[in-house]
Amino acid sequence: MSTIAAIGTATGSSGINIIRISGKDSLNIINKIFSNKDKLCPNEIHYGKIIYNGENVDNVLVSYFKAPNSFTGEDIVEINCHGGTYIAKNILEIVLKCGARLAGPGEFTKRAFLNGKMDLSEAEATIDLINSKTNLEARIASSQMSGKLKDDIVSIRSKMIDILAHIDVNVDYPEYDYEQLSNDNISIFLEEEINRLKKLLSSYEEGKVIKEGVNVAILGRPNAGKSSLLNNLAQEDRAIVTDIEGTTRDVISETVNIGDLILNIFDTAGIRESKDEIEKIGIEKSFKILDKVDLVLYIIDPGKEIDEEEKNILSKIENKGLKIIYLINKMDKYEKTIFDTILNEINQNEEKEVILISAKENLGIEELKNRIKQMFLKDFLNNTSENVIVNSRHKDLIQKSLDMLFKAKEEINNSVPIDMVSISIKESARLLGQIIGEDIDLDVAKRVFDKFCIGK
Ligand SMILES: Nc1nc2c(ncn2[C@@H]2O[C@H](COP(=O)(O)OP(=O)(O)OP(=O)(O)O)[C@@H](O)[C@H]2O)c(=O)[nH]1
Ligand SMILES: [Mg+2]
Repeated sequence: MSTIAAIGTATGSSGINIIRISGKDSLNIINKIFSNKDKLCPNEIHYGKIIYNGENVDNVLVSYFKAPNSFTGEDIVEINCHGGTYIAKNILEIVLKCGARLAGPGEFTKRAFLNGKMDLSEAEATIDLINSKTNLEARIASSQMSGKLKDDIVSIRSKMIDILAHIDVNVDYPEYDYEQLSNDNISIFLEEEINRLKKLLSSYEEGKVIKEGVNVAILGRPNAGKSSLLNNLAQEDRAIVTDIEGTTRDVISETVNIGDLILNIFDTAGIRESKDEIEKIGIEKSFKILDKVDLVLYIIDPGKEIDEEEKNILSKIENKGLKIIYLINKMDKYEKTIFDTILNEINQNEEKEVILISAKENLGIEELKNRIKQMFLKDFLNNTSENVIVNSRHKDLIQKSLDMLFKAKEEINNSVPIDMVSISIKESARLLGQIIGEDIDLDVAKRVFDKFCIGK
């Protein structure tokens, strides 16, 4: 296998950069260009110069990790050079001239996987960790990187393999005095495995929220304060705010972090009967956005009564079955009695989720943020010890593996011969194994590592 090299850090105006070399020629290459090559020994870091064609290129620190005790399982040399765009690229070019080839995306991690340094789910967690946007996302990636998901998958899978072995003995060596598995025994086993897989699968909804965020639409009548709320949450003047009704014409989106939760917020055109062509299109979009959101923040302006038109709008939104928080805005401006009247109106049919706020004066906004976090992070606020599926490849494989167990269960119920049932269980175990990279298709591995950046 060829020796690869890449810059492992983001180039730019930083203090240092790191050039990483992995493969059997790593030591030969550094020996050609490092002034202190004689001192190099594994797991130590040495100061010296990179010298090429008789010229001093940079003063550097060089470390050497001897195979198999390195990240990739191969000989690795790392050169810490000075920051900036020029130096690191220059040294990389010299390393390439001395015999390395430029690494592809994720190629170091791919080698670590191929050399058994990590399983595929741990490799995927590495990219998740690098791409984490919140503390919680990083925590989940980090726990997966240390093998937590792998442990669960291996444990479920090894149960399947045990039962398959038992079935094989029963079928192939009926003459042996070995406990015969009854259909009831197998059904109990299948039920347990199904429940474990179901539990993992159900964590994906929360995992997806943590990774991709919650899609939130801000809806309401013109002038209710929708854009003011967006600006408040984004902490910048993202949308134009005026006291002219119909200011926002198009959907404005912004991504905001509230603690560990990412909100993808859509501010919309105020909904009303309008003859203006442009505004009408905007209003259509306000309703359309409902197809892709998880939460609606419906803003009410206490200065206007909830008339028939607004009631119609509300029932249209409520019929979508989405989560809704009603926000009575402008609490800085109106008397409390008005809020009580509106609360009664909103809660007429059933108790709703209502918060009083002032988007302009930043009142009630913390309560709103906490409420959203409770809605979507639920268990995570108290407990993050359970495995959480965040990767759609893992989710798909768990689903397929689960389907195979359901098939096996049905076969047992229909008294299908046990060696046929074992084919379904075997397929279920095979699919599960692909999460950790067992029996993995090379195309799949390529797709996983292509998502990495170069240098990792
Ligand atoms: N007093 C007070 N005024 C507010 C508050 N929120 C918004 N406003 C004012 O209400 C007016 C309308 O605010 P916007 O945020 O533009 O309302 P909008 O819902 O986006 O309106 P459209 O885009 O026209 O649908 C502006 O004059 C804001 O300053 C609030 O909490 N208190
Ligand atoms: Mg607006």
